[in-house]
Amino acid sequence: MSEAIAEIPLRGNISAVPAPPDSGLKALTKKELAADHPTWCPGCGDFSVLALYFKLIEKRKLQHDNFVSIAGIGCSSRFPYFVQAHGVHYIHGRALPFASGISLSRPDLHVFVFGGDGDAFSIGGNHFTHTARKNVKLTYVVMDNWVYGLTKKQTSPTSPLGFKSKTDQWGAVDYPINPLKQAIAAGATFVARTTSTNPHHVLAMMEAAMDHDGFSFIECLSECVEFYEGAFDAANPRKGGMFMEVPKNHDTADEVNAYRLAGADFPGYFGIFYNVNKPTKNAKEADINKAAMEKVKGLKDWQILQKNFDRLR
Ligand SMILES: Cc1ncc(C[n+]2csc(CCOP(=O)(O)OP(=O)(O)O)c2C)c(N)n1
Ligand code: SF4
Ligand SMILES: [Mg+2]
Repeated sequence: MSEAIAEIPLRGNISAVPAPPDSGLKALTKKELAADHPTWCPGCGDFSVLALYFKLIEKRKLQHDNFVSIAGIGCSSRFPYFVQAHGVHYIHGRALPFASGISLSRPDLHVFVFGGDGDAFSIGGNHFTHTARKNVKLTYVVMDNWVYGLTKKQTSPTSPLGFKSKTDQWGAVDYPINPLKQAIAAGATFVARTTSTNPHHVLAMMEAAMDHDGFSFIECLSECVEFYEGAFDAANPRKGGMFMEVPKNHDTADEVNAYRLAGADFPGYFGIFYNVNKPTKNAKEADINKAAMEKVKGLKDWQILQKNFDRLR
């Protein structure tokens, strides 16, 4: 085994531990984190999610080399452009597999993925299911606005029945998906819901998700003021709506009850629906890698190759 290979960190300790308050590390300021001026429409809910992401990084004293922000395509997916840090604006619906690769190869990083309802549940629907069931350690925040914003108002998988759009001029006829139920059923180990109009709650959900050792999913309602104005008024007390938290006595390990709560009529509940610990893909692969490395311990690269050739004979 060459030294270069031996130095690749093993994937055992997959919990990227945030800098403790007394670590001496300086919290990054918003100035050090903000990149390009966001190009979202004034009033777009996504601004709030970005501001709270900055707050999270500042509060947890993450440094530029501790975290990465990844997204697919959409208004919401423009997210990494606006963060002055390592990030990727990837292919539509494909942010999760890209992020999984980063998470598996760099267990020391906090991997955050952002995107929209179209990106997550339409074109990226399969990846959502499979990343959840594999329990890859990363945090996925879906800014759900019930519409395709970037492409100017098409029906999305979360648009409610009757929603009039360019693809459903007479009103949507297809039943919307329920992101929370979908995540729970797929095997996500942390499932939460929040809304961009409640900053404290968004931050609390992001912190809890980031601390979860596994696939953590947050549905964050984020209004598209341009193409679906008022969609979430019923969830906003400032607009006469109701913000109801997941009942305090809800057992977040109770999958059936989490599913039941997720099925509540809009505006439904906000908070953590489901939170369980299960071995991650990261940890399982770490074990496999460790065992494989053990077998070739002390051998030079050419000797490992020779062993492989011998086996093929
Ligand atoms: C392969 C591919 N198909 C279609 C598109 C066009 N497209 C770009 S963004 C988008 C939908 C975005 O909707 P959503 O994920 O909800 O993000 P939002 O803009 O609402 O934040 C579509 C269909 C594309 N860029 N690439
Ligand atoms: S079109 Fe909608 S989602 Fe896109 S930036 Fe404007 S308000 Fe936000
Ligand atoms: Mg959308």
